[in-house]
Amino acid sequence: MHSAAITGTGVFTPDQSISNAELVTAFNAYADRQNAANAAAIAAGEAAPIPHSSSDFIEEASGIRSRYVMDKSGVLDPDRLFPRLPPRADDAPSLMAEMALDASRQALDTAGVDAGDVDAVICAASNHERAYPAIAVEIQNLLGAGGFAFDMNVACSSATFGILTATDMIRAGTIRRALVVNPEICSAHLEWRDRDCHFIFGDVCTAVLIERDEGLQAPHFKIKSTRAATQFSNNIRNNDGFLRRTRDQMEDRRDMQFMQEGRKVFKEVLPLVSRHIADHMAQEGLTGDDLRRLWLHQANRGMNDYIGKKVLGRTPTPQEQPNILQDYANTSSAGSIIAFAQHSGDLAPGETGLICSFGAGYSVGSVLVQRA
Ligand code: CO8
Repeated sequence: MHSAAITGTGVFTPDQSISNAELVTAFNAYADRQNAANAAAIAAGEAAPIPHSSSDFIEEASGIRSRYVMDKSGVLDPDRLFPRLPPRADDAPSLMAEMALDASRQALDTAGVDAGDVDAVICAASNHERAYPAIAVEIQNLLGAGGFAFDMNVACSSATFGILTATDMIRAGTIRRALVVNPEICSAHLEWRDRDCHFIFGDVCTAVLIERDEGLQAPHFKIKSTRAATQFSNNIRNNDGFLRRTRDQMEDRRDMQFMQEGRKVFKEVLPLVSRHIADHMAQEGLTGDDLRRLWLHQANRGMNDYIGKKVLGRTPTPQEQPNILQDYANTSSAGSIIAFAQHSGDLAPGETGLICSFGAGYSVGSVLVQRA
């Protein structure tokens, strides 16, 4: 049995960002226009007015201050409130592949590895731009990587489940190197016209290079162990899919975008994740004092504060549990990997940390790493 290590990471960050103030101004203009258009029905009590959103609520409830997006103009247009992403010809790179190339090249450059020496590309994300051919195969082709490639989707846990899959293939000797890439265009699946969730998501792409841990010279992270768990829930759901036409549901329906019962998610996911991490650490003979860092899924500051405290047995310092959601918002599977990529370089050899994601499914994935 071989061992595996993370030798490189990459983060593609879009060049456009939206502050809470900009977002709320656009949403409130949309609400005013809708309310004016429906004034008679509202006055007759036949329709409810759309209430205004508020920057203070958003930061207080979530910790999010800003988010990056692939297209800002469409999201901030009160007559639209979703991105404009023009169609591309079949022989042009897909948007997800383009984002993935940038992040993958960063990961390969950090590790000093040629794309041709990669044996597997896993494109693990919450949404895929098309059904087939797999985005991963396109990324493999554009990079010039070898071996094979496939797409996978476990919503917010796609990255950690992808790392688990790649690690197991390296351990078994099936492959020597894998790229796990997470292009998340959440802005295209978010309902920006829904006040309860319009602030939650942003766009980004992360990449992680995983190699057989044999003769590695540069600093890296040994993957000590991985764990994954799922438990079915409808509290985070998107009903879009290939049967849509057969159901005569091609109209602009709310449930074709991201839907959630945020409060229920909060209440149900916290115990699931806390128990999952506690079990993983106990199986490894570790306590909170043995962990130098927690790189958690980035959905909500309150959730992370709760989990960090449960795991470490005390309120974690920002160094022990770094958050990036204030700048990136929830980027689905990429969140914990952004935190890891941006806040891991200072760990000393021998120090241990845990990457943990959680979200729709429900799903939870954890990766225990040690600096070498
Ligand atoms: N401005 C002002 N007031 C607001 C706003 C707003 N924008 N939104 C809601 N309110 C009001 C509500 O109407 C409510 O008013 P009232 O008390 O009068 O009814 C009050 O504020 C409180 O509302 P909530 O109870 O909804 O507020 P919460 O404190 O629960 O905070 C959160 C809402 C932030 C959404 C919180 O519930 C949360 O973060 N929950 C966890 C969510 C989570 O982690 N989800 C994970 C989803 S991600 C995932 O799994 C990946 C899916 C795939 C990605 C798809 C990409 C699009």
